[in-house]
Amino acid sequence: MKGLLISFEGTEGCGKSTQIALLAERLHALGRTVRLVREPGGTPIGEEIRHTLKHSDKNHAMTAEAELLLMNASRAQLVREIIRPALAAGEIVLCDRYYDSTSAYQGYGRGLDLKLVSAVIDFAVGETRPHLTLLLQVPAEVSAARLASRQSTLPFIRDRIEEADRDFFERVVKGYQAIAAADPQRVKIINATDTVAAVGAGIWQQLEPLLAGSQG
Ligand code: Z5A
Repeated sequence: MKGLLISFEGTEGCGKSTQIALLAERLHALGRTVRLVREPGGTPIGEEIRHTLKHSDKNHAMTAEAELLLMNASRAQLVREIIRPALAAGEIVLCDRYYDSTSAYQGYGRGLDLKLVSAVIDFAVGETRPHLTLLLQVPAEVSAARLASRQSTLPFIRDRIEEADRDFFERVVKGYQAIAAADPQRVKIINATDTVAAVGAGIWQQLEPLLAGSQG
């Protein structure tokens, strides 16, 4: 194995970005080359798609089908422009969301046919699959409290996906549970309600065994 592809998943405010930054520091300290990417986005083209998906004032009429394809257009670009070359160079790629988000949000959340969603994902990523996926789980009230505390320090920016109703986010949570149950070898559930340090320790425990087998 050359590089490592690690994806982070979970509902909004579960602490992915915080843990990715912490893990990147830890890996750098070990002399590893780390590449951080986020979805949707992560490339110049992907960031334009991200704006269309989330913040554009022209995105109100977006259909679930268009959302699915735009998420995967961003992903197809990211995989070929950044992820594959980084893995070939032996880097550790930490991905803030990857295709499980599509299954959870567009599949379970929006209710698109799961087989069709899976076929679109296959086309976007091919064989580029995560070696490990960390699913950070927090109860909805913890997620809401963290987001409220973060929002109180930032100017308001409209986000179309956040405008979905409560039932949508409940379906997303159930979707993540189904994804983890279907692929327990790859998808590891992390209890993310604890302190930042404790959650980081749980993540390290899952990742450490993989490090010896990768280069870079
Ligand atoms: N989406 C999709 O529908 N389909 C797809 O295929 C893909 C994505 C790829 C991307 O949003 C949206 O796109 C997302 C899914 C959808 N939509 N929703 N809704 P994004 O990139 O803008 O945001 P996000 O991925 O949902 O993450 P986030 O909101 O930035 O949260 P986070 O990265 O998981 O959490 P954080 O920023 O690290 O932490 C949140 C706050 O909690 C912050 O103030 C921290 O300091 C605090 N925090 C973190 N950890 C702790 C602990 N352990 N204790 C206490 N406080 C903590």
